[in-house]
Amino acid sequence: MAQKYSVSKPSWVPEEKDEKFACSVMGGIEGIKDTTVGNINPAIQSGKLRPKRRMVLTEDEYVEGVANGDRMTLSRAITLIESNSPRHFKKAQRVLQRLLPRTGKALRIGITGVPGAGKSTMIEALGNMLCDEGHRVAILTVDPTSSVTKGSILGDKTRMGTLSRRPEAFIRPSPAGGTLGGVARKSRETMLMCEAAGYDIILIETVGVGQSETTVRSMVDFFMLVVLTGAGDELQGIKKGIMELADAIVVNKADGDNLTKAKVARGEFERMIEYIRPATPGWPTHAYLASAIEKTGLKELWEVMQAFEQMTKKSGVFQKRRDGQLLDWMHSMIDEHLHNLFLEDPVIKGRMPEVKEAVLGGTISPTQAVAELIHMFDVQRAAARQDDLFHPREDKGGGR
Ligand SMILES: Nc1nc2c(ncn2[C@@H]2O[C@H](COP(=O)(O)OP(=O)(O)OP(=O)(O)O)[C@@H](O)[C@H]2O)c(=O)[nH]1
Ligand SMILES: [Mg+2]
Repeated sequence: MAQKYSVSKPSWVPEEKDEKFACSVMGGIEGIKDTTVGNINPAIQSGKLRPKRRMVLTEDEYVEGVANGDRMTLSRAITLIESNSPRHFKKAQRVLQRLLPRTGKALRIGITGVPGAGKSTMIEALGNMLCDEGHRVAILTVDPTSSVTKGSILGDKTRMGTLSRRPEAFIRPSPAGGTLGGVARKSRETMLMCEAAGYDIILIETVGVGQSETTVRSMVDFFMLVVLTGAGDELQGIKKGIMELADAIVVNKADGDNLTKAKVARGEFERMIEYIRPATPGWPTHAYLASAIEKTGLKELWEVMQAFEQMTKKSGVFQKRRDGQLLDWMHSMIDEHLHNLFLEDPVIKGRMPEVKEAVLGGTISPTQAVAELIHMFDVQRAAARQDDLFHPREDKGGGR
């Protein structure tokens, strides 16, 4: 007999759907139930035994596991970071706080380029080469457009087939969905977790859309732009300004019949770079040839990155950039937090439609509207604080 499920309507069910929306997913399982019955523990099926719940790790276990480089714990710690639940957020922050002294020692490399330029293939080749040299490499992607259904996880893991099987490499695709700010925070903290777990090189692939390049530039030491041959048309696809962010431009697919064209493209990029302000003070950006498939030019690229690290560390630019990145990160989080606090405030939310209408109707100026909204917000916050004084809540959050 088919089991009856009592379903309350979860928040992710579209408004126009009724409770059958969730039930219809269950339908498929029934059909295969008979054939898989042998795979299910009879004790669980008969209801005598309850399936074991995944053990919840304690804060100490997270810290210890990550510090020991345990991949499973690292994965779970990252899942904790990616969670949108406030409880997980607090726990993740406490874990990260304790692991912070172990972070910061890796070289952080960002890789961008138009879709299909060969970024993933290059990361796979470069990653394997670095692992062979004794490094531990963590590969992350930052893609604010990715969602569970788009299969970015599968896509990248298959494209990085050999690398994903190596114990020295750790691949973690972008958290799905969310705002760019949210994805950026999660990716930054994921990067720190990987560093705490002992990965000494972080490779971050970014999709060439939206603001993701600038976001990744703001979290890495070295930024590489992967381009294709044929400066003419392809160049149009590279957004203005991206070249200004790059510490190296790599003409990929410099193999087979494409080699001559790639050499020409490299020359053209070199000429263009001359007119661009270097991304890193004191470091001359150049264009290089590579083939991710034939694995040529990769050793040279790594030498370039090492030279970059040496030079910028010596000049102090390396640390200065990292310091700047930390403060920028803090400021952008303050911006985002205050922005959300304001727009999510019930009083503001309630008044907003009316105020918008007034602005559009020309009855008040935007400046006046903002002044009034902020005043309402201030009054409301002051009242809430007063209320807190007399009726203190147990957990006000933010504690360690
Ligand atoms: N001939 C040649 N083909 C390459 C090279 N590198 C990548 N490709 C091919 O180019 C295609 C795209 O490669 P990807 O590595 O997926 O490119 P990507 O930049 O990561 O693409 P997105 O993640 O979709 O933006 C694949 O079919 C690769 O096999 C190369 O060096 N030479
Ligand atoms: Mg890719």
